[in-house]
Amino acid sequence: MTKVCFLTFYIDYSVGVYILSSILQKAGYDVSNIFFKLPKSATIEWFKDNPNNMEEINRYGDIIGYNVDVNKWTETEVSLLINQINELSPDILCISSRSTHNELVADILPEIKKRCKTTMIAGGMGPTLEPERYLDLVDYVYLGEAENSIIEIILALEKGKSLINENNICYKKNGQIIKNKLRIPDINLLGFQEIPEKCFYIDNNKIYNFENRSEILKTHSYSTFFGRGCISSCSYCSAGQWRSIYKKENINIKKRRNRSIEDIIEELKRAKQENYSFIHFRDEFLCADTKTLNHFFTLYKKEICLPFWAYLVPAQMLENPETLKIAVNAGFVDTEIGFQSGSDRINRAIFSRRISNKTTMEYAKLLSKYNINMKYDFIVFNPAETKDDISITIKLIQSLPKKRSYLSLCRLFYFPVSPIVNILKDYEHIQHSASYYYSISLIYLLSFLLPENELNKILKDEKMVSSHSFLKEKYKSFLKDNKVDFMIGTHNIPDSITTHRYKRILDNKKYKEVIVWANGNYFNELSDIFSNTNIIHLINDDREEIGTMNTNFSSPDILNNVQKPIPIFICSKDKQKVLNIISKDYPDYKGRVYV
Ligand code: B12
Ligand code: SF4
Repeated sequence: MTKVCFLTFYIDYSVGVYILSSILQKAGYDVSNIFFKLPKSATIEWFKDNPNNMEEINRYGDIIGYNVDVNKWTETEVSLLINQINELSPDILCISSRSTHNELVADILPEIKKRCKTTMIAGGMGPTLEPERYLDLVDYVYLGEAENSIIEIILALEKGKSLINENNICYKKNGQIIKNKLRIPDINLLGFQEIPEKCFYIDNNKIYNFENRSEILKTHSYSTFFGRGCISSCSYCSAGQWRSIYKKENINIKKRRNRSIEDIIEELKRAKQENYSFIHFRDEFLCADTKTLNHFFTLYKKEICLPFWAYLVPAQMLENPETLKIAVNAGFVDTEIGFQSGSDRINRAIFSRRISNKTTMEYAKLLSKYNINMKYDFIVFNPAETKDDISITIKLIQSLPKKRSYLSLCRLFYFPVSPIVNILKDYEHIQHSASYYYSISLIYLLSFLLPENELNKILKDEKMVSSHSFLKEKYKSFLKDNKVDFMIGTHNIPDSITTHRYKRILDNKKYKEVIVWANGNYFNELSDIFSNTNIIHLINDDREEIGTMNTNFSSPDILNNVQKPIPIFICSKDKQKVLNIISKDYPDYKGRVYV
């Protein structure tokens, strides 16, 4: 049986690769996936001159680097990779890559070529946008989407044929780059992914397999797509480039292609059976006409009802608040909102974004009413932004809803062939230092949290404003003095994963009596879900709260008196800690413990 191995970088799953794997597995091929290096972010001392990835100023004011910039591959890891490839001995090695991996592929692909006997094909966003980078590193480059051609490609190689006559293939002949015709992508094939059991993850100088992957990965969340394609084409993003590659060949792909709803629900039912507790819709925007969305979210609630993350289209939700309501009822709990700049001028002229900040702000306010967790995205390090644009951005940030939200400030990154490269050529003479941009970023963070009068004092203090060190110190001490704790991450927030799961369990199991381990605000925020159940004990292990906030609280020792196997629901920010207390101090407790 022909063996096909996919290789990806700095990611722990890839829907694109899983879809191709699924098509090949169904056709009877022996498929494996190797994830070389896992995603990583870490605080860095200072901005890099030429980072491989975007850099971020996070909600704590620290500079964050990503992936290769903070966790470079090692020789040991390359050896582990080569050994694993040789052990799997694939006939074909399919490399899926992004532009952020240019340095990595230039280093490791020649090693693989030298030490592994296999045919190498590279595809994905990186090779599609810049095939010339890959042509000397692999045997063939594949351009564009591959659902409807992957079998043909593999069949041709199986028969020992060259791929030079195949659609979507790019190769070099006598030093010349030849690009074959592109095939029109087939909408009906979008979809069902299969995660092969032969999955390997290489990081920390170790190799992990599918069974022990939970040692290094979060495995509760399932990622999928409702459809494909972005309805926008921001100048700094490569998404718009995908369609233009096809357009150059007179192939018009629709901006948005959606899967059949039945297909998505079937896929998610399987994910639910496999015990995933959270769904990530990875679509640029989860969008369709309102009727379709209403139908989908209603069915999702009925059949799946797991909390989910998605980008919805702000204007559509504002015009159809009922659809948003249905989405929230179905489990919409978490999202990101892209402002990018507070200045509409910058968004339109530099970032090619048509959405007005007024609309985005209204959307944020609406989501806030529903207690949705929100990350607000802004792009910093933009030479085209004037002092006025910055002042407008500060004002906008001040008026953002603050509940369950935080700012993420991303350093402008120039992806190859993205329009921003040309747009910003006119601003090349503007040379601000990284320290200048960092100071602006810290002012944005201060604007988000500080009351107006305190912020104004800082803005008037020229010495303070001109020094990122002073500003950082000010911000850090504000966070410390006011004990600011950003409630982020769906696990630690009531109303996110826990609320939805518990609601489902209570609906399904119809428990007549339960015990609730109810710590502070965490419990207060989700207490409603127990309204149809008899809570026989409300336990709280925080001694200070007992007798002060709620006299009904019992100490955990009450568990020694409960003889029946009554289920315990843990409602606490420190669920693992509570679980440990129960298993250590009350090992004989017979009831089920829900975490
Ligand atoms: C969802 C998404 C993510 C998700 C999940 C991605 C996933 N792989 O499942 C998350 C959040 C994890 C993510 C992470 C990152 N992302 Co992202 N992401 C996207 C988004 C919105 C959609 C990408 C996608 O999955 N499309 C659908 C799948 C099916 O397509 P695909 O993977 O490309 O695969 C198809 C083809 O390319 C081809 N194919 C792919 N590989 C191969 C290999 C072979 C051999 C063959 C024959 C064919 C083939 O066949 C597949 C099926 O048709 C795009 C924006 C956009 N609209 O493109 C950005 C985008 C791809 N991401 C981008 C970036 C930069 C990143 C990060 C580096 C960010 C970071 N700093 O961490 C990481 C890198 C992750 C990685 N190593 O892949 C950039 C890439 C730019 C570029 N020029 O390369 C994009 C384009 C956004 C942007 N800013 O421009 N991303
Ligand atoms: S909306 Fe997002 S995915 Fe779409 S083009 Fe803009 S940045 Fe890219």
